[in-house]
Amino acid sequence: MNSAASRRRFLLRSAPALVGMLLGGCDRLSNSPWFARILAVAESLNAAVKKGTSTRLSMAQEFPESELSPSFRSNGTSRPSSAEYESLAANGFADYRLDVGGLVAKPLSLSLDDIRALPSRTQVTRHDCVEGWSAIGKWKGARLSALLKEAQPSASARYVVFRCADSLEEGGDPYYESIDMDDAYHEQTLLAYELNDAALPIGNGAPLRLRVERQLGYKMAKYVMRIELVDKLDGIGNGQGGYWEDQGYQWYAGI
Ligand SMILES: Nc1nc2c(c(=O)[nH]1)N[C@H]1C(S)=C(S)[C@@H](COP(=O)(O)O)O[C@H]1N2
Ligand SMILES: [Mo]
Repeated sequence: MNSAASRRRFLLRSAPALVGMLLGGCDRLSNSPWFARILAVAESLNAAVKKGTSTRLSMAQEFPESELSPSFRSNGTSRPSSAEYESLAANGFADYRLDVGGLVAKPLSLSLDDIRALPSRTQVTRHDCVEGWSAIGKWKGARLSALLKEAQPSASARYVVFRCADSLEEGGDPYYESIDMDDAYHEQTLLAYELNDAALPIGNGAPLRLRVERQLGYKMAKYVMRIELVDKLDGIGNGQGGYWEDQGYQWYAGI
């Protein structure tokens, strides 16, 4: 066997061990030229592993029900003031439709029953508001990943934008928020329709609010009316990706 072929066989047999050494960093081995070549591959693998563990895969802490807060306060808007929202609420949200559009193959218009029929998840998590309060609540909702599977985002989609029914100032711009695709497909990212085993109260965002558990409270858009897949955030609000972001808050509000 010539030396190139035997080297290849060696590489194939010992690939897992080599990757292990490379991930741990091994300067002596990386001095040899053929090794330097696969080092580049291993480095990109390492980056993928790191991204996976720190973004897509890591889970926000979940709590036992014994730790539920006695009440979950309402913050920001406690009831949208538009006539359109009032008429939806008056009818128990029977006429509510969630529109899903933008960069998708299949735009959707979903009733609450449609949303309740999607694969769901229940989780007890802690909500942290920048204003200095926290509360532990039990959320049930449709997995955003399941909704996206239906809508089929195009390859160019980079963000999911949530458009809300309320504005914080009279006649002001409506509340909105945005997350990236990693958070959109995260297991704990939900469109919640229940809080603490009851229909989501109006004060907490009825009929549907976002839960994106690894971020701060202001990311958790309440009163979600429309979801839009986009490739950039410019041109939406002041272009910073959310109502509070437009006033200078961080877009990635990790906790
Ligand atoms: N549509 C909308 N979503 C919103 C807000 C709001 O005012 N309007 N306030 C945000 C902030 S700052 C927090 S802390 C939480 C409050 O959620 P809660 O009312 O269920 O406590 O919702 C967030 N989402
Ligand atoms: Mo908040």
